[in-house]
Amino acid sequence: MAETSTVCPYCGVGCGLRVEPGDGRAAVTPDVAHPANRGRVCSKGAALGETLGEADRLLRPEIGGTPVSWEAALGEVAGRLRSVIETHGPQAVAFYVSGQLLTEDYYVANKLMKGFIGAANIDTNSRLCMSSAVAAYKRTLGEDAVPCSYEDLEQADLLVFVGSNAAWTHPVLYQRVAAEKRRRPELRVVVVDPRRTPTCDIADLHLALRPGSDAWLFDGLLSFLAREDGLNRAFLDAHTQGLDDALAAARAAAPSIPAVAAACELPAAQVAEFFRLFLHTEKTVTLWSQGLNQSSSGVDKGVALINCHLATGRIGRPGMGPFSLTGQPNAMGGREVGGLANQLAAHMDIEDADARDRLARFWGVPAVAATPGFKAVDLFEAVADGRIKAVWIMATNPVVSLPDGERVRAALAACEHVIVSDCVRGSDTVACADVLLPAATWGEKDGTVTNSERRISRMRAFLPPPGEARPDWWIVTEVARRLGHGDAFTFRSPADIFREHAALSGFENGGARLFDIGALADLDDAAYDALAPVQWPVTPATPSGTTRLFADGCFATADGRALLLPVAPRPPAVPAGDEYPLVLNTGRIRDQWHTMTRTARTPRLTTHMPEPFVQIHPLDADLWHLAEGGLARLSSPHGGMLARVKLDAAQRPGSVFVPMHWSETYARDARANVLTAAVTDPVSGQPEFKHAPVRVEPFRPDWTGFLLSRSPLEIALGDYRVHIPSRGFHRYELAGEEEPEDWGRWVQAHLLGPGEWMEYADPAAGRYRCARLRDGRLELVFFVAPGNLPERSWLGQMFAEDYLDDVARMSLLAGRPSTGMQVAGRPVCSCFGVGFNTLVEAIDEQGLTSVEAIGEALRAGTNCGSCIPELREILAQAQHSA
Ligand SMILES: Nc1nc2c(c(=O)[nH]1)N[C@H]1C(S)=C(S)[C@@H](COP(=O)(O)OP(=O)(O)OC[C@H]3O[C@@H](n4cnc5c(=O)[nH]c(N)nc54)[C@H](O)[C@@H]3O)O[C@H]1N2
Ligand SMILES: Nc1nc2c(c(=O)[nH]1)N[C@H]1C(S)=C(S)[C@@H](COP(=O)(O)OP(=O)(O)OC[C@H]3O[C@@H](n4cnc5c(=O)[nH]c(N)nc54)[C@H](O)[C@@H]3O)O[C@H]1N2
Ligand code: SF4
Ligand SMILES: [Mo]
Repeated sequence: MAETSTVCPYCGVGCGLRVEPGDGRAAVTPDVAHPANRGRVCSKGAALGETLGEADRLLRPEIGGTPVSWEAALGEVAGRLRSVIETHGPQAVAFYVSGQLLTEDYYVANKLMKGFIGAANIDTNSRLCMSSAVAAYKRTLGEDAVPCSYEDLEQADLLVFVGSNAAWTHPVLYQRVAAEKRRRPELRVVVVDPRRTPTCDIADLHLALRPGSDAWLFDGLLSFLAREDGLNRAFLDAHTQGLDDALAAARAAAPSIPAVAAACELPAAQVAEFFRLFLHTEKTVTLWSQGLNQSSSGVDKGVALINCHLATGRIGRPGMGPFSLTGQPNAMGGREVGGLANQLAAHMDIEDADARDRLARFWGVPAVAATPGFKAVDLFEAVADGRIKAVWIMATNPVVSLPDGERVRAALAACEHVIVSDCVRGSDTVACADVLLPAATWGEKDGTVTNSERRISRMRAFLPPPGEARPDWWIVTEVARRLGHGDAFTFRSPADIFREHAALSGFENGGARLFDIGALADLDDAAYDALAPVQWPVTPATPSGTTRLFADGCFATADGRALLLPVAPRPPAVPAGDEYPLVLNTGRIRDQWHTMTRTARTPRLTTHMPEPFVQIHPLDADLWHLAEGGLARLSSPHGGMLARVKLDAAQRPGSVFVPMHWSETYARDARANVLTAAVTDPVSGQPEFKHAPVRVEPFRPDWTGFLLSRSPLEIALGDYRVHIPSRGFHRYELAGEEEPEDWGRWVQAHLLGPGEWMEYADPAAGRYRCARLRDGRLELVFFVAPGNLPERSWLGQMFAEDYLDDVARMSLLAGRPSTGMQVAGRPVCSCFGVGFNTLVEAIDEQGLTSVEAIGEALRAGTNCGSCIPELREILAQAQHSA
């Protein structure tokens, strides 16, 4: 089979990949020719080949749980939408879409809603992700336009990561920075994050500020720059306005370094060090992500940061700029086609009558939607109270990812017409669907995506979709035809759609809108297929794309001047208090992607951090009686969840961190968003995911256990229950308050299967163990105890054996590895499967003292490099304990 070049479906870095399909899996290697990654890849991208296959895929359309033909399903969707529109008007239907759709999918969904249904109720999960950055750019620069390129990170002398854990979330970009730092140690790196994250591994300075206090920091920086004669007066005079008001607000909020230090709860010396670095380093890029965006004042925080770049003229030139890192692979593409409820396609504004008229003429309709639709959180409120009667969800899992998740689920339960297009059979949102549409996904879809640096890349298919799955653009187009809009939806391929999208971007543009890829409007199918990665704008004047925007100091505002805006910092909307004394911070871990529907399909990615956890400072753990490895119940006014306790001095006292990833599909009671409130930024509508007051208490189960089984099981046991797909077996971690009267009988009733059973029970001590073998091969092993359970990794290794001899069987029930058995321990390097124990032993026995030496001895860290911060941590611990 020939190799296909495509892009990764995960983060906004947008890495190019080469794929060679094989039987049921595919060999995935990084594309050395792709400018985003130049031959690098991270742990998630490297494991993509193992996430393919039909298992757990949604293969057929369904209505009310019954499989139907596409003809019936499409007719049903169109019929439901039409009847709601006829009875209640166009405002009563909504689409909730995703930055994981391809630009072509997105374009037709937006066109159908805003142009033909005639309402603007299409919003996207990018609302949860980028909308604060979008608004900050639009307010200051005049358009949602990221000025920088990745190469600016290598050309800078100072990089400031604000609310970004890029080492785990944009790993290949981070690797590019780390490589540059090795080459040029004088490159300064500052991380602004309440937690010490793996991103701090290469940082010269880490500001562990008070959660939510960033606006004081950047207001403080602006007023400091003014005091220290650090303003670029020439640039300000020629290309901006608004300095005086912005500066007055900054001075009022953060007049001095001590004032900033107090507001941010930082040592004044650290604040001063950061401010001086910024003052003296012309080539500065400030990168930001969800630590700023996901806030009830996320837009203001972005503005305060951009103000500092405008005030110093550090924008539009090599090695400089305010750089919002986009999260999803096509967050940018969605912004380009108008996937947000308050924007039109091709960066045109819904409030602008000329733009509406232009778009209507282009689409051949009398008018397009004239008022903004509901933003994501409000959209589900409107579903809950019945203003929206039909909702079509595509490529997103809102029951897990929206704040106050139980309300979202209740809203969907109460809604009569819930249509879900997804590629998996099981997700918390799929479970709420009335009509299910099987979507094709990565590997099966063709189209384009735009990464964080405005680079458009082709995603190419290399597999046929399984069953009856179809690409999203096809599904939307077919529904549009059935709604009577066939003439405007004649598309027969993604290339047809792309040409229209490109033509619209250039339509009556004349330089008025930066987003212009008009020069690509005439690509024929072959040229579209072969399209090389290119950064927009792509115009007749810039046919090979544009590296940097605003190089001429001319901004996208009416008068061409950028706007500095006053920012009056606000604390998070709901402060911690007596009843809920800790601040919940949520986010990502290295090897999981969002709600895990793809990353949990490969054991290579589930083993790094197998269980939902709560990261807490040891001092807080003491205060709240929590022990390392124990369980905790977190509660907020909205709900509760259970998680494994992880003591970590990297956590800021007073706040705890919980990953956003676990859903009911993989854990009984571990959804972070059951705790969060539907509080949003008043301008962007982005939820405050990084700040929810909670209480954390020990959960002391009567029994704990685990079950390892060769085949997946449906088990209804335990209050704490986590399913961890593992290599060659499924692992279930369990704990509960109510204990079955007799474990042996429980096993007989629930786990029976053919083969040879071995059992050990000590009811007085609350201990029970059993195992099932078939033809000498281990099929299942189940352990229960009041506390201490044996390590799981060596037991798991036994599933790889073809035959367990007597010694092995003895060790099984004894709960101890037989002597001589190598126990690798918790995996650290997922590429080469190198475990914690192996690392610690090798460091000790071979006297390894550097990451490079570990790489030579064990290969760990030498492929994707995502584990390097952790290797360094393990080295430091080993040296410390030595
Ligand atoms: N492995 C992995 N990578 C991903 C994803 C994934 O699911 N898994 N998802 C992708 C997507 S869609 C996105 S949006 C990006 C997100 O990428 P990031 O924004 O880098 O990731 P998060 O972990 O959500 O949050 C970043 C950091 O914000 C910090 N933070 C919390 N509160 C504050 C605060 O008040 N101030 C500051 N300065 N920082 C704060 C958190 O401690 C956290 O370390 O990741 C992308 N990449
Ligand atoms: N507490 C908390 N919550 C958060 C965040 C946080 O930091 N903290 N971050 C927020 C952010 S930034 C984001 S981006 C969201 C992400 O949250 P979601 O978008 O809800 O999460 P995903 O798991 O990526 O959901 C994608 C769904 O699309 C399906 N899918 C994959 N490919 C395709 C396809 O080609 N077509 C179709 N139709 N379906 C497909 C997948 O199976 C999956 O069900 O979460 C947000 N929620
Ligand atoms: S950094 Fe990793 S997850 Fe992001 S695009 Fe590249 S390979 Fe994919
Ligand atoms: Mo995101």
